[in-house]
Amino acid sequence: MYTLLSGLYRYYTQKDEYCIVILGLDNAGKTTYLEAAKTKFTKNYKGMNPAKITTTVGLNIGQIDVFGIRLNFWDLGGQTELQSLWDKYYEECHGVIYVIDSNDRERMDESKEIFDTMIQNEHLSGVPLLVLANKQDLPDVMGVREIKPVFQQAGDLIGRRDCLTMPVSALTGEGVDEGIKWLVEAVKRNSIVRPPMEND
Ligand code: G3D
Ligand code: MG
Repeated sequence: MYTLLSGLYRYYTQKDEYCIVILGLDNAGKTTYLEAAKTKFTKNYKGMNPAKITTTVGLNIGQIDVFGIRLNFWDLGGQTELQSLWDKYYEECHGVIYVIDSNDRERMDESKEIFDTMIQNEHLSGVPLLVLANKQDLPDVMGVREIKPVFQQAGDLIGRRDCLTMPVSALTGEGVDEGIKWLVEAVKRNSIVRPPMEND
């Protein structure tokens, strides 16, 4: 009886788990985006005051249950010396979110360079990619129309994976749920190649 009940319990509570890495230069808004996603999709989660979000050193983790699956986020520190740690996570991740500070024209080339390095990594081939043109709430920022062609120069490397570039404001939350919804569909589609982990 116990086995039957615990079996049923497992059946109804277990969720497929997918891991998502959040990458981009330091100050792009990765941690703010993760907070915004947690706030949108977690009941009673009020979110951190953006003023309290400090530079991520190492790894910041977050989890949301959404559309019947669980997403585990790895928000990795973006400083140069931490970028070398990123590829340790590539093999195990099911999706990538790449965050761009649309207000920082000066570092756009730097961001593109690390994007190109990331996209060339063999362990990420075929993995769905969500590119976020963040900070769209600020005036005179680069729009998706301007940013997309820059990042699509790596078109061959992006290859046949699912890829979406979208405008977002992590600070106001604008566009956050659309991005997560898209990512959920994309990682589910890719689950034949990268199956989810099962949790209890
Ligand atoms: P990171 O995790 O990529 O390093 P953070 O970046 O999330 O720590 O954000 C870096 C700074 O950008 C923070 O400002 C944060 O409030 C701001 N920011 C993040 N997303 C947005 C956005 O969508 N719009 C605006 N206007 N600002 C954003 P501070 O001043 O705390 O350094
Ligand atoms: Mg951070």
